[in-house]
Amino acid sequence: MTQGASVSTTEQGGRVAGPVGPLSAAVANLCRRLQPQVSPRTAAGFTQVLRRLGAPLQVAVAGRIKSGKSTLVNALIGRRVAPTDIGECTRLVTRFQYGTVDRIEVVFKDGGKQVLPFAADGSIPAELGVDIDTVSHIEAYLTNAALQHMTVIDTPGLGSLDAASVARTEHLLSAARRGSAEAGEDTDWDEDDDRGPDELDETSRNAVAGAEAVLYVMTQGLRADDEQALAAFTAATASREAGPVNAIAVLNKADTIVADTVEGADGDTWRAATLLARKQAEVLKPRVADVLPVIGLIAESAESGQFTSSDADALRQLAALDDESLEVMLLSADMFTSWECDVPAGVRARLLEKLDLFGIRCAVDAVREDPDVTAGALRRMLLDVSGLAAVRARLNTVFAARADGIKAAAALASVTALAHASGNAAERQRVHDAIEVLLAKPEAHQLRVLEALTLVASGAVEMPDDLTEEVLRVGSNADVAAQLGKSGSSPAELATYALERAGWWRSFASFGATPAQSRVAHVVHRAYFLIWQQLRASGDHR
Ligand SMILES: Nc1nc2c(ncn2[C@@H]2O[C@H](COP(=O)(O)OP(=O)(O)OP(=O)(O)O)[C@@H](O)[C@H]2O)c(=O)[nH]1
Ligand SMILES: [Mg+2]
Repeated sequence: MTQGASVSTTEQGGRVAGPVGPLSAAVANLCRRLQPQVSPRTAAGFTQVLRRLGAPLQVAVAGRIKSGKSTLVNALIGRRVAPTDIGECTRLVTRFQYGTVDRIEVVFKDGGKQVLPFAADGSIPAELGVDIDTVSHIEAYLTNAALQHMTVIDTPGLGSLDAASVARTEHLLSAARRGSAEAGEDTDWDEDDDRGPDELDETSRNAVAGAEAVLYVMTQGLRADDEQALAAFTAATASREAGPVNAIAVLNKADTIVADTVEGADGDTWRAATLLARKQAEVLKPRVADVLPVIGLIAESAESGQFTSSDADALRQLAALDDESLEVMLLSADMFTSWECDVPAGVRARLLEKLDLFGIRCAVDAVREDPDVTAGALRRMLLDVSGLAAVRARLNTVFAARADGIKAAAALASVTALAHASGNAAERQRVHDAIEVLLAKPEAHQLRVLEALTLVASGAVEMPDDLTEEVLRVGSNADVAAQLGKSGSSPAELATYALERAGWWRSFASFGATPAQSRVAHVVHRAYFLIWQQLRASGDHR
């Protein structure tokens, strides 16, 4: 298929591609088929769901206030466009999506829109010049390639004292919420019926706006309320509990970690960050796929063209200083800018803003090692130091590879919520039946597996550790050998093993499991059975 056949452009210049995979396509078909059979309002909601199914995965960058979310967003997009630090925009939700021309729009709560000029430095202006209380959020359409496969949503800090910005975040990110799929309850796509019909507009709006995946930004001190915030935040995201399927975390500002305070770090900052991140991953394990250390600030400077050849020149000058002066200067930000030296204080302040002390030290070390190092090579070295590549890779494996399942599941949840919000029992039943038919198909079973995985990972259904691991493995790998935990085995061995596990889970479902465990076990049993069928079929063809 040519690009032109599957990609069209919206009036805003946003790109609407076809569904990202077979599951999304199946849900899109379901929406289209049901549309003539439901009320006009529900049908309108389905149109939004369809639009979303065709759009790139929506990843919300969330976390505590001033944790460095916007800085990281800029690094990921490769452009310094999200305002950081100050200004009213840091209190707003901003969605960065791909467009054929750069353009910013303020979206008002009443649905109105207003185009905004970019600030002189190419970023979103820190002050909007409109009454911020009337603003719903900002849409930024950018030509940056990074956005072609992922829409990035910058959010105001959680735990901010400003209740209004928290409310704005929650409002925008809480998509049509799924009912609590708790242990003991039906794990189908049912939900509690506690919604009044007047909430439909809200629901359909959120069905479009809600995020489908979360990148959670943490800093050194993982606090109990960080964990809580993550739980609360992710529960409101994508209308399904976030879990290792659709949430990862970073330990940001890794450069500010004092290595000596971390046992086993041997005074090495990055090692200290890696150890801390590992510890945090243990605590957050059921909620996020991983915690990766990163230095957002250095990543932003290296990726967004902020690091210039004059910065490199200044670093060369600093590298030429005697050791003692340099050590004193690198003791603190104050010392660095106030110490008597030939590099103008303003230039130093700028370096500090872009790299902070740790980045400056890394760069000076690099210059000392190779006095001929170019500005470009320094920039690449800084990018390496920032750890951004690992975050990008993880986003790819965790999110992009699963975008089809994540999007399809989020869309089904929205469809269910829309039907519920209609207040019409017959309509609800029709939608429910259609979803049941879809989920019964072998190719849609992955959605049930994702659901089971999320229930187990979030602790909603308790399982012994080894079984939890197994559910995670089967649910979060795309490759059959990895799903079975038997990389390197022959297809015949894999088939035998899949059948054996299918049998085991079936008997676990029937004997020895609680009712909630049993429902999960049936799903896992069928997953193994389908894997076995698939392996056998491919064996027959040879
Ligand atoms: N040293 C260091 N500073 C950082 C890093 N990332 C961000 N910062 C600084 O932290 C401050 C806050 O960064 P922002 O990106 O605005 O943080 P935010 O989470 O978007 O803040 P709010 O939107 O106001 O909640 C800025 O001064 C950044 O320069 C980092 O990796 N290292
Ligand atoms: Mg911010």
